[in-house]
Amino acid sequence: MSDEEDIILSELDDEELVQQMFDDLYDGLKEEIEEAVNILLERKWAPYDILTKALVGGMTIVGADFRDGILFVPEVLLAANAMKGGMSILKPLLAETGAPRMGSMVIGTVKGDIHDIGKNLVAMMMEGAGFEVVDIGINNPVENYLEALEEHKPDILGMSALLTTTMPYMKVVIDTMVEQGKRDDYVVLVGGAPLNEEFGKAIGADGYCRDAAVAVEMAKDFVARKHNQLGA
Ligand code: B1M
Repeated sequence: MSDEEDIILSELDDEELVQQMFDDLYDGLKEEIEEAVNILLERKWAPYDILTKALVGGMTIVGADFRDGILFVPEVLLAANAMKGGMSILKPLLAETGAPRMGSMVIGTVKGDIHDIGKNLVAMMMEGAGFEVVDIGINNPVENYLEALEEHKPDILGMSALLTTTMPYMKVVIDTMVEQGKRDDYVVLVGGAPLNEEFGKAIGADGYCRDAAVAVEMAKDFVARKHNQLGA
């Protein structure tokens, strides 16, 4: 029997449990991650803290070893799958905060890019803050964004890109909106690990969101401003 089989998650203290979650996420152990999330919830951890301190924290370690060639795509896929298992437990808890309805958002990952964990997290947090969110998934060409905007008429368009090769596509979407005279109808927020504020400005977005919490704050801010303008 290996050492790992001897570990009883519920017997670990919080700090040890979070460390163990980092290991289990790294090893792509979905059931263990789900069990640990439930244990932390029973211990009255806030869902947001579990998300950021345990799950995102663990994924950061995976990301570093992926970058350094220690982990490869199949292992990272397993880690992502384990992370999604944990996120699915937290999703209803983050969404049901009873926050008043704030506005609406269409969000999707751009063409050529299949990363969706960050986008999903933003969607979850936005729902929790009272936004209605239409998630159009991954690998979206400009037509998908335009169709979704037409159909749902959201306040905000959110775009996610995790690759330096796909982030320029955000400009394609924004430029097309400009060409079609639709740019000013929406607040455009962008995010993803390789982006920064300068890039957001350069492509003509209204805001660059470093993380999901910033996305929520910016979205609230823009919607409040829009309502003030309408009321003025
Ligand atoms: Co990919 N991958 N990956 N990968 N992957 C990165 C992004 C990379 C940085 C890893 C590395 O080398 N260190 C690197 C990109 C390098 C670069 O371009 N500079 C990389 C690469 C190279 C690749 C492939 C090309 C690998 C290959 O095939 N050789 C390939 C590309 C596939 C494709 O998209 N076409 C690939 C594939 C994959 C997997 C499929 C294995 C898997 C994705 C699974 C999935 O998402 N379902 C994967 C993963 C998991 C990662 C890392 C390890 C983790 C990403 C993640 O989920 N982070 C990542 C390393 C890293 O980012 N450090 C990496 C956790 C998440 C919560 O954070 O997504 O940053 P993040 O989201 C944050 C913020 O950025 C922000 O808020 C979120 C929450 O706080 N945010 C937004 C994100 N989107 C937003 C949208 C908004 C607002 C805020 O709208 C308003």
